[in-house]
Amino acid sequence: MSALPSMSGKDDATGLKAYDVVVVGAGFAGMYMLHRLRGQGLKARVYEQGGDVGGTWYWNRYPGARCDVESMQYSYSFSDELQQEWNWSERYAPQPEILKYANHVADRFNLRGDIQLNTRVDRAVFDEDTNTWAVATSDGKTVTAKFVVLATGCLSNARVPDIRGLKDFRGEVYHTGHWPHESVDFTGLRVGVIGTGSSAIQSVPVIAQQARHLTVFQRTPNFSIPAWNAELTAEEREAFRKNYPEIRRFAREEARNGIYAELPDRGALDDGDNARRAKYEQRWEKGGLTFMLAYNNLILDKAANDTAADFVRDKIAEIVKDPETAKLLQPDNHPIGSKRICVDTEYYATFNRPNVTLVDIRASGIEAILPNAVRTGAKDYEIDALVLATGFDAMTGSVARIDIRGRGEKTLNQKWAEGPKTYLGLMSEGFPNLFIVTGPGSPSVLSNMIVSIEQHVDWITDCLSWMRGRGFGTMEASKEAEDKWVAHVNEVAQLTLYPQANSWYMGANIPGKPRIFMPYIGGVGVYRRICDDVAAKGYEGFAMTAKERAQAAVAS
Ligand code: NA7
Repeated sequence: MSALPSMSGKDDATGLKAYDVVVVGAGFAGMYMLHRLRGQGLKARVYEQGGDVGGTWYWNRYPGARCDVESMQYSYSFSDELQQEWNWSERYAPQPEILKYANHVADRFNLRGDIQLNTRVDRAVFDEDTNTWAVATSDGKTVTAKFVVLATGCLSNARVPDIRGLKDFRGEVYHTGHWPHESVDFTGLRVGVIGTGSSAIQSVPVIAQQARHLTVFQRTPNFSIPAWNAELTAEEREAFRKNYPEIRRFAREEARNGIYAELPDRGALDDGDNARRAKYEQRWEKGGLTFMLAYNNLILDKAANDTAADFVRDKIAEIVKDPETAKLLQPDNHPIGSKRICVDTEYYATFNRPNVTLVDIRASGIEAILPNAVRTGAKDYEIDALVLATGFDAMTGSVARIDIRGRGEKTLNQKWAEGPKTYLGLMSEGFPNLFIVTGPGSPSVLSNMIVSIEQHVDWITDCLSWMRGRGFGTMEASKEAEDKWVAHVNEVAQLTLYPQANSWYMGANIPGKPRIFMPYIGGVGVYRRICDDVAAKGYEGFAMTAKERAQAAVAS
């Protein structure tokens, strides 16, 4: 431990509490990071702005909130005991159960002692003389750390749109990504929901069962595939548990999206109409995100994509009785899958209920919120409560809220003003010893997040251990490696249909945000091999500085 002595949380020469590593966020990424750091004998401090662990599952408590990856797969794999003992109740566990799991992990691995809740990291400044970060938190304290890990999550910065009159609304206003902890009862109320992304698609069917009337304001329709959620039987759980070694291996190494599933062996246009329709039916009946795995070229070839999009549009027309409403619900301005596909329970059928109205605001937008109504170009819709299902400043939003200053006091926001720039999504040049978990430039939100989180955390942990073993104290992405990676991420994205949609992957949902395709499309297996290869070549593309050398430079 010569180059990276464990500080044990003691004061350093400046009188500040000193840690080896500060981790920002106690969601699934932050918790696993802490567990691995402790395993290395490193002293870490985790700061979490929420009142408990769980990250996105702590905040997103809206009715109907569930993960869109099956729970037997959206769960940690690092501990076989954990995956053998935890009993998921449903195919797609509801948010309270995922949060319970997060809490179980915190307790089972005794993590809480090093997690400080209700504390936001406001500022992190790199000191080039000492090669340490000074981290200032919302409780007015500053600590130092050799390394900082941003485990801030990709969808944690809820976005409230700038709509005229919103603050004058007389009823309650809720954001799906910031839902109250106490239960919300819409019984007898006229409710308005703005947005038709995944959060709305999950919550609308549940709110419709409670509300006197529900009005859904839709700017862009989305493709949604049924979840066919159901209770998991003991046999189903057992089948997973028995086969976990292969399921987890496949998810990590072979699946592009980190999900164990049957992979396609041909393109959509290789089949005739009947065979293709049968294939889509089969995938529809299976349900969920893997619908897009019906064929291997759906996200590459527009003509192939059209066949899948047409199939789902036909399904919508079959389910929704009123033809005009069905037409409005049929997405027509982006290829299927180029925005994250939604997974629902009775979403389209909800529009057959007499107490549900769909309002198309594509042309006019929402003009204003009145004290008791939503005003569109055509009409005022009276409501008693308003739900904003308007999404997040995704991938970069929660990082941007922290004043991060690297070499020469340059802020990360300045560096990323024209779009995030990272090497492998893990580090950004000019910001030594600052790691990002599932950051832009990595598969991240295109994958089963827990697979990507574990891969990043393991890579970072191995890297720290490697540095320690060789006496390195500082690590930084080189400009050349970063430029090449940014170009590669962009080049791969351009080979696909993804950039054709105005998605949050592109930053297109935030006015003024640069339109750059942020996640890496190469797939988790390919990406993992690239990262492993970089490590095997002595962390190629990263500059390492020995602690002694860095100190000597300071002294001279
Ligand atoms: P999304 O997918 O970003 O959806 C947000 C929705 O809100 C989308 O339909 C937007 O329409 C709509 N929106 C946003 N601002 C406005 C305004 N000002 N007026 C009207 N409509 C608006 O967020 P979600 O929370 O649903 O899902 C995020 C991810 O969480 C999801 O992909 C899963 O991975 C889990 P637009 O499409 O911009 O026209």
